[in-house]
Amino acid sequence: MIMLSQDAYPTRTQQSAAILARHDPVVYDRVSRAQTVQLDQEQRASYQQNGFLMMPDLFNAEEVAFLFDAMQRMREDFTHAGRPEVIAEPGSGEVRSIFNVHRLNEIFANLVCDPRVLNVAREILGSDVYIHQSRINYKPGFNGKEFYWHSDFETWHSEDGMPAMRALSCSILLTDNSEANGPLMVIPGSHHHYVSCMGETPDENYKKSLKKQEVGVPDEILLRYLADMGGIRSCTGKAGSVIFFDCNTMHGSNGNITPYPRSNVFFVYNSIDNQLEAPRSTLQPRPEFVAAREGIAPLSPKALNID
Ligand code: 6CS
Ligand code: FE
Repeated sequence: MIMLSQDAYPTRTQQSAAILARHDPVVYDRVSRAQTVQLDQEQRASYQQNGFLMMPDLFNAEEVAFLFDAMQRMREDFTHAGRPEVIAEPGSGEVRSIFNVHRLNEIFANLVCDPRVLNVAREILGSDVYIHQSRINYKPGFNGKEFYWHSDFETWHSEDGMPAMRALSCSILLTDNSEANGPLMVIPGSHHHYVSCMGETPDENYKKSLKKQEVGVPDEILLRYLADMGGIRSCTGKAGSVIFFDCNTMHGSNGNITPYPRSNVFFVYNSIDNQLEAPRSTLQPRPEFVAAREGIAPLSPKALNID
């Protein structure tokens, strides 16, 4: 008898939405006593329960200035360069995101290995880790558009073939994220529930979804159910603060009409034991700059050097 592997997280296959159970741990057991413990018990418990954790002021003012300059230089160098990694804002054409920054820029390549973030990812995911995806979301002043509600894992599972919920996003704030300029919003506890979405994924969906996601967005009734249950939390913080959130935490952010950019760099750490398989259904794999498949190797901690 041929055992077809049953998809534990089906989505975009039916004309109906559903909330399914999560089958994976949130905080994984440590692989060895030798593994560096970066979180205290309260932080681990909070991440397990809420699906996100804020760490204010993890990077100091000099480091933030150094990273901010690197971010601005990337935008100058890459704008109008016709690079596929650069996603423009619908309408204004301003830079919305630059993907793959950890492979395109040495400073961000070093930043992903800084123990203050890498060791948190290794601890939560209970293994060696690598970068599945990185991006700078610039969310410029006046014209920064929203990121509608979604679970990243719903996309990474269906479009990238990510097997299990054993990944997390690390958002490092490079400008102040205030209540006004479109901070990340999360629904605490939503990561415990998998929202299976309606609709079918068009070919090369990423060409649209990275500008404005329309497929793989949760049904409004289910979104209201999760929000009524867990509330909505705005992750505001000063530049240099860090937000870790589970791959399945429902999140989004409003547009930015203030004069003040809300620019964050995002690193997606994936367990080395959770590498991508073939995408669901008959989809072609997304490009390497959105979903890493080549040259996968465990990251080793190395402090960021700004001298
Ligand atoms: O498709 C993706 O992988 C990207 N889309 C969103 C809205 N968040 C995760 C990721 O950057
Ligand atoms: Fe996202």
